[in-house]
Amino acid sequence: MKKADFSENALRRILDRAAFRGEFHFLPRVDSTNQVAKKLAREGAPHGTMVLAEEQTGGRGRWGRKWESPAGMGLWLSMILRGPFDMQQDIRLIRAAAGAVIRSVEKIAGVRLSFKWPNDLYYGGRKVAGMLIEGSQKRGVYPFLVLGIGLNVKSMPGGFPEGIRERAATLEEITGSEIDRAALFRELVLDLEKSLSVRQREPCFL
Ligand code: BTX
Repeated sequence: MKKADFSENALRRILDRAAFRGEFHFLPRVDSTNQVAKKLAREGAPHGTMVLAEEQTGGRGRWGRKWESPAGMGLWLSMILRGPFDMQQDIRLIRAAAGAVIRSVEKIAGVRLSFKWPNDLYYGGRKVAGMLIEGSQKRGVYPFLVLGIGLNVKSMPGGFPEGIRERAATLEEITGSEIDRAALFRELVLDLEKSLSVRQREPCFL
């Protein structure tokens, strides 16, 4: 079987074919894609800008919890959404993003994840994906939000550290077959574009 190509060039070709118009930043190793995306947003990066890392050394969940993001094991990505937004929209955004992850995983891996409020996706009691929305507000208004998605895909020797191994699962563990991360990335981006209307200046999930 041909080995799936998850290089920066391959992903750029996928985005070009999908007529993705945001900036794309592919980083082999970074602390947190959300941190990078927030910095880019403050510097003026456009709506839809995406940051993807092969490995995160300081991937984060809610309340400063750690999100394990070993090299090559998942899709660790963040997207900049320009507002203005309020808190209510933050909740709708998470729901729209969860829908995009569920549909794309179902299409590529053939399994249906379930959404667990407020920001996780599970299969059979094990966490497979998590989402983290961040932004800074001024008087209740967020000029931009960063949507971070972490999705566990590949099974690898070593894998997750002990402690979360029993509570976390990857799509390959669940299905018992090889999952093409590039194909999953493509479906997820196409669905996020539709669900969040990244092509338009104003997101339409509101
Ligand atoms: P959360 O706070 O709901 O989940 C964090 C908890 O989940 C951890 O305390 C740990 O128990 C468990 N956990 C850690 N890593 C994993 C993993 N890989 N799979 C399953 N369970 C795990 C969920 O937060 C939101 C996570 C968002 C992650 C993305 S990745 C791209 C972006 N950049 C960034 O720093 N965060 C987001």
